[in-house]
Amino acid sequence: MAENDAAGDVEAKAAAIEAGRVLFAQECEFVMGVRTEADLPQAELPEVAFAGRSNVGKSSLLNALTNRRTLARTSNTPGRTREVNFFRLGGRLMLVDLPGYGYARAGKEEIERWNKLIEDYLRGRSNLRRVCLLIDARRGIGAPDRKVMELLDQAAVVYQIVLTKVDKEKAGALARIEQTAAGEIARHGAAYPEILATSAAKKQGLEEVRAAVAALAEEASGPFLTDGAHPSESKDH
Ligand SMILES: Nc1nc2c(ncn2[C@@H]2O[C@H](COP(=O)(O)OP(=O)(O)OP(=O)(O)O)[C@@H](O)[C@H]2O)c(=O)[nH]1
Ligand SMILES: [Mg+2]
Repeated sequence: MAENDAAGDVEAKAAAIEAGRVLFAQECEFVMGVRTEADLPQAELPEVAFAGRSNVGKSSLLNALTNRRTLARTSNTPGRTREVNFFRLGGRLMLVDLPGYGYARAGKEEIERWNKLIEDYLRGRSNLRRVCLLIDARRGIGAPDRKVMELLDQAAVVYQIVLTKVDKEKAGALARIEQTAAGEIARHGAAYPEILATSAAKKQGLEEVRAAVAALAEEASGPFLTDGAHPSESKDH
């Protein structure tokens, strides 16, 4: 029996990876960049957002996932993404690149504006299916990440920890960070239990992220894809 189960798991995983590959092979187009809550577009498709500290690698991961070098703007300088950027993937799903939080060198007003925009977006988006919460594999979960986790717990928005830049960390240290992160998220109601480990630079772990996103696109064949008129009714996570 256990053998059958294991074979079933392998098959299911392969199918999920294939669904991810197919979804991300489709056209991905920039829709718009938004600087204030008032400008956020109507809930048109299910959304998956990429959140995390400034410079953690959100835009790089999006580019790697979609196999495009310059879809989302990346930079060595923290604070590159200054807007909430929407990318439509295969007409099925919206990928959302958020500005980073915790960037200390911007002006005070600008930091406040970004933080408010991120919070407004994360709290008030009824079609937000999941937040990929990116954590630098060398740093682990830090204080600013915990604030966002609390916000998402309160808003009942499911979030999944995605470690970034794993190419910069040794396997042993990486395993410890993963373990610590797993222990921490176990105490959070809205955290998805599976932690993903990625490197945009070395293209590691991308298939698993694509598979996770594709599973959400499949789940969400409800109001957004039929009439798009009742986003509040589909908040079922
Ligand atoms: N070694 C390594 N470097 C990476 C990886 N992903 C991103 N980087 C580098 O990290 C820096 C920041 O990447 P971005 O993708 O711009 O980070 P971001 O989170 O979008 O940053 P903000 O938009 O400023 O919040 C860049 O210099 C990237 O080249 C990775 O997987 N491995
Ligand atoms: Mg960015």
